[in-house]
Amino acid sequence: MNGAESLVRTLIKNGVDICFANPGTSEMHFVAALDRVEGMRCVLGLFEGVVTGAADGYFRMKGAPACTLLHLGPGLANGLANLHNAKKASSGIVNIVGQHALHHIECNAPLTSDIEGLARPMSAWVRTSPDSRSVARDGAAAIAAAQSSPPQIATLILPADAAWSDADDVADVTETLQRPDYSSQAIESTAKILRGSGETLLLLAGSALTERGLALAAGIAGKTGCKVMGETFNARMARGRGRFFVDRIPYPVEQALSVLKPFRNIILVEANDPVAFFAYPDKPSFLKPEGCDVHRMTANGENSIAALEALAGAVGARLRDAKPQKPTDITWPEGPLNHTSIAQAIAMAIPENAIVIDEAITTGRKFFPSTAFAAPHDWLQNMGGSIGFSTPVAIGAAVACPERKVICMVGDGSAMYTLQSLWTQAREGLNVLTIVFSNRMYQILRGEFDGVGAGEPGKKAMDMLSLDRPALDWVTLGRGMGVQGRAVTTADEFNKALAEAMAEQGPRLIDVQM
Ligand SMILES: Cc1ncc(C[n+]2csc(CCOP(=O)(O)OP(=O)(O)O)c2C)c(N)n1
Repeated sequence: MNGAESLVRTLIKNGVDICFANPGTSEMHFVAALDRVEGMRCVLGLFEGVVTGAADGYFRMKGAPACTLLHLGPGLANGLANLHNAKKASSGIVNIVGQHALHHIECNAPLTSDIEGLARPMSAWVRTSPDSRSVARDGAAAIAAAQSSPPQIATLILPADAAWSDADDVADVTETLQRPDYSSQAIESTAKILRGSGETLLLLAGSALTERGLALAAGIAGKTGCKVMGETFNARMARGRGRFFVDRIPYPVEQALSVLKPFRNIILVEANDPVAFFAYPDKPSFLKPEGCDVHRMTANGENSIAALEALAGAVGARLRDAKPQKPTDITWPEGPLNHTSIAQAIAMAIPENAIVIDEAITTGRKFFPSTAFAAPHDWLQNMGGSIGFSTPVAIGAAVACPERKVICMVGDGSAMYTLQSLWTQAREGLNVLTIVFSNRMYQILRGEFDGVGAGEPGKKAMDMLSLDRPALDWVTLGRGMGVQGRAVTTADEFNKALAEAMAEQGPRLIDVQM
């Protein structure tokens, strides 16, 4: 057994049995070990942003880390943007990054780079294995780091000679994963605030947005009269019929300020003190109103479900105290395609237990309320703001949950960053429907241009915001990577294309031409 094989065996033994990969020469012994050892599913991505985004999606749905295989510094660097998104989503990932054999590093060969330096900003744990007999132990330490609470990104750098030289054993992860408890004092002070006067907002994030967390929050809200919301972007939120619908803090600063204005207290349940996505001249960065106090009930990674149960006990709330919510009446839309009709069609089409990935940017601004009472589903968003997140995350979600339909909703600008995802979806036969919103613009930036006070865009500026010259042909792009698609220009065509795609297995694409 060599070092690479000891690592593959260690990963599998400790439950890491999916590898999203894009290898090179220095990783060939790891690749060879995949043939010798049973039990690791390997998924090739044709760009490293696809590989790292897929690992993020896998973690969000499975709650357990996958590993990635990346080629030296440049391979890792290509994957960093989606590692940034994964880090912000608190996804656990084990990156295996190849390195030159240690004696070759001093030769300054073309691919030599500071891999640890590249890894550190996006990784909570970084280690270069010094020799082949350390690899298994280092692999186990990387898994433990990825599985900690909150979960983390761990990057293990594997020099080629550590991979090809002899090793003697596999290693076990000895630490057990346990969410740290919550602070009883925080529960007591939260209960006191909820019993007092003044409008209070319970702001939920992380594990509080599971079906159970939402149900507990609904009971607490019913009993105490507090309001419950989610952050603007959430890693995963349980939604749909039968679940407590919570709205999110809006993205535009004025709207966020107005939504938060009534509150005297904001209670953070794994959430952050609400802030604007960007700074704008003459607008605040913190969104809470003046005189509003912000209190932390649980931190990211703490046991918010147990904390919400304790809070419900403290205020005497039961699940049946939840106030009924009136479902919105939605029907299949007719006529032209616009943001409202698109939202209606999607709300009608979401099948039971779907996984919805939302990178619809401006087209998606009306999706959230309309889909509140669609069939039960999970809703995943980009936590790090680096676009090109959704199509790879769809891969990871579909690999984690092969029995569920994955619906990836993406703006045409965002979809171009990681369009190679379609090839992996076709190769693996993944049950992903990609809906591309072709407005042929970086539409959001048109609004941001005004927002930051840059004035009116001239011809050169407009050229930096428009995608119409030449127009992208998504059906052809998809077909070229093995994914069948259909372009739609009316609500009726969109309804039919959605119904057809939901009835089929395997990857499909709908190009919504707006
Ligand atoms: C990696 C990265 N590069 C650039 C941006 C800036 N950016 C934010 S949104 C956006 C355009 C999104 O366009 P599209 O997906 O078509 O959605 P639309 O705005 O048209 O609704 C860009 C370029 C970013 N957020 N991340």
